[in-house]
Amino acid sequence: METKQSERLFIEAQKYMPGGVNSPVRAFKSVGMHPLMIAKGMGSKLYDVDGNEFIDYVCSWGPLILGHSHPEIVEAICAAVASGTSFGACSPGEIQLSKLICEAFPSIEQVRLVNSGTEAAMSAVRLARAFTGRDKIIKFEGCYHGHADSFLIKAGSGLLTTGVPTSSGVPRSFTNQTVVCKYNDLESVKKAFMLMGPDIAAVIVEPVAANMGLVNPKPGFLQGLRDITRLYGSLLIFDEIITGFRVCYGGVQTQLDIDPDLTTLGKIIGGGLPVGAYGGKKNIMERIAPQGDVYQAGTLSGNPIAMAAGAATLNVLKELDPYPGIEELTNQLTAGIRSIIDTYELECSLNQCGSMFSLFFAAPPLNDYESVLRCDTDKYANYFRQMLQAGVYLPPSQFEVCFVSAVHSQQDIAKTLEWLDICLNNI
Ligand code: KE4
Repeated sequence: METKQSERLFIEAQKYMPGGVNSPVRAFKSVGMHPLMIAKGMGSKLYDVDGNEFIDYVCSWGPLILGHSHPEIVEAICAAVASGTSFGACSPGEIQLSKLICEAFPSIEQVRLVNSGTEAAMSAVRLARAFTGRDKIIKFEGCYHGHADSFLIKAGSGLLTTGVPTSSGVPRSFTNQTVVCKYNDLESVKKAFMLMGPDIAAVIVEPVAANMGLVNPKPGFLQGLRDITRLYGSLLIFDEIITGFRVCYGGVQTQLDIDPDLTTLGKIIGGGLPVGAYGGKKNIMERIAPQGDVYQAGTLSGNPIAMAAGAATLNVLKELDPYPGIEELTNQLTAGIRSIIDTYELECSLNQCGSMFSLFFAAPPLNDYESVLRCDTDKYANYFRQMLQAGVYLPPSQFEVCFVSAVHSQQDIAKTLEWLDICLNNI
């Protein structure tokens, strides 16, 4: 595979940007190679600056459930930009997107639109702290909610002790406000509440974890979080930034009929443009300025072009209802992968939720952070590089998920399985 242009541009990129990228995972460090420079996306394909074509299973880390350059989204963006790029003022597009979100999520009576998932999650936690008058939050090992200080905390030594920073620059004073529990382990949550329940403002959780590879919630785990937060007067925040409008035209909360107090959204609701959102019950959301005393703001929040892209995306999803078809296509792909794993008796496992899946290089079961750490990341890197050479663009990290879109084809699936068979036979 020719990568001369990518290599040349990456050298230049490193002159002006730390690591040559604007988000760490894109640097391909964990798969032991330099990143490709992407020139174009069309449908289910990516094209790099050297003209190589790839079947894309990253889909911009989730937003592109309708694939690249969907005609109705491109048309909506072009129409919006013809009227201007940003007003810094109220505009009808904000109402359109907010309405679509509130109609899709019964738990969301009001929503605030922001520019990223990080902004949404950090604002939801600030709101929960204000609403409850408490400071501590519980998050889970292996779950990611963006790069705000409160979240860049890993488990302390005794796990239930408050966390320790995962990143330089996070003051120690911040870490004692974040308690890290074990995903899928209700007992660890109950112990945390027994120790400090009256101080806990909120529990924030990815209802389906997608940042340690894909890990599904065990039956009863999420309902257990709902019950214990209600018991102690803490808020339950579902981070549906990945799962929102991905698992259905709603979220995991819709499928499981669980009613979180706050929900964070992102990715798909922007249709590929920068949009995040947090929302919930009106009596909580009315604490947000200018109505209430919790400050949160953003120059480009509600940007008209992003609103147009997001609303066009949700309208297509509502009309098309692509979910059964995408899930069926994903099932074909994962069934094929499973049969390859069985044929070669590989020490691999595969977790799937709807149109998301992860192939892990470790034996099952993989249902929490501790178990996914068993993965052979060198094998994953080898698999990634071989599949890239063959024309399949996978997430450049074992701890991300693959996404299938509404425009992936039977041919894409067949080609992926053909190359995966060759590749896994050589691992
Ligand atoms: P952003 O700030 O990156 O828009 O969203 C943060 C975020 C919040 N919550 C969840 C569940 C998320 O998955 C994310 C961001 N996801 C990562 C990939 N898993 C984004 C990719 C990147 O960091 O470059």
